[in-house]
Amino acid sequence: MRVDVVSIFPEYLAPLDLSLIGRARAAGTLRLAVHDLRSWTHDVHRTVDDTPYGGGPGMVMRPEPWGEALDALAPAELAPDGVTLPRLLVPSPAGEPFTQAMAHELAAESHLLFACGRYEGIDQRVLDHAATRMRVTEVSLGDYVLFGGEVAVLVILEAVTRLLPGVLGNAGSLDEESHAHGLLEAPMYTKPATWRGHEVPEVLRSGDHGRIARWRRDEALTRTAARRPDLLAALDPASLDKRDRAALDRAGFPLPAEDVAK
Ligand code: JAH
Repeated sequence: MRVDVVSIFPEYLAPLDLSLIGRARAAGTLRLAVHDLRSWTHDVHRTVDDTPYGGGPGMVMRPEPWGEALDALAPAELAPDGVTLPRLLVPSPAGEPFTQAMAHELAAESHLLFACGRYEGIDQRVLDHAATRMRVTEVSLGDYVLFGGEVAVLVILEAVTRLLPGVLGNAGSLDEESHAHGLLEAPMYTKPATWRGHEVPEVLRSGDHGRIARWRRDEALTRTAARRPDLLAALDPASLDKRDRAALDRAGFPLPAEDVAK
């Protein structure tokens, strides 16, 4: 996968040289380039911002450097159909929520282009114009405001890179993890069996794989009910068996109605 990132703080993306992302880059699985937006400015001060039309606090990123950056990294003439152009991702508190499902979708793309805004954001016409020739997605990590999109790009690229073929050693761990089944995961333990007076639950040391699976499922349901009732509410009620319903009942969670149509 090819990834381009445009930012006025390219040093912010330095962690992408490290750890498993760095290894994916070294292996050629991830071809990543970080670009300084100011290289597409032409004035002596290399200005990237200006005051907002309509008034209000803060500054807005000028469209001209962004237009040149996107022209250079996603040349329209190479793909008049738009299909082979990169997918443009713009982190923003006003974007659509980033989820594990979106991470899978992005991992299937051949080319991602990230535009990191700063200040109050990028002039909207940059996105509107880009959308006339490529797919543009404004994406949010959650309901909070950062100084800019750079850290969001680190998060998104970490979530996406670990899904690329050959990056994770054990592919099995991908479909057992949190969010793969719409539930939070059960707690995990390792040795020693007793640590500072805290015991590993007996069932996990029983060797009874049926009981262990049931216990983990109950823990996943109980945790999800307590911490993320929104995830439980989004589950297909048909995916809950009798024992799931009993676990949720014990957790005091209002049970979704059985699907009477089926
Ligand atoms: C802030 C440009 N949802 C996380 C997130 C993503 C981006 C930004 N803030 C929060 C942001 C200022 C300028 C982007």
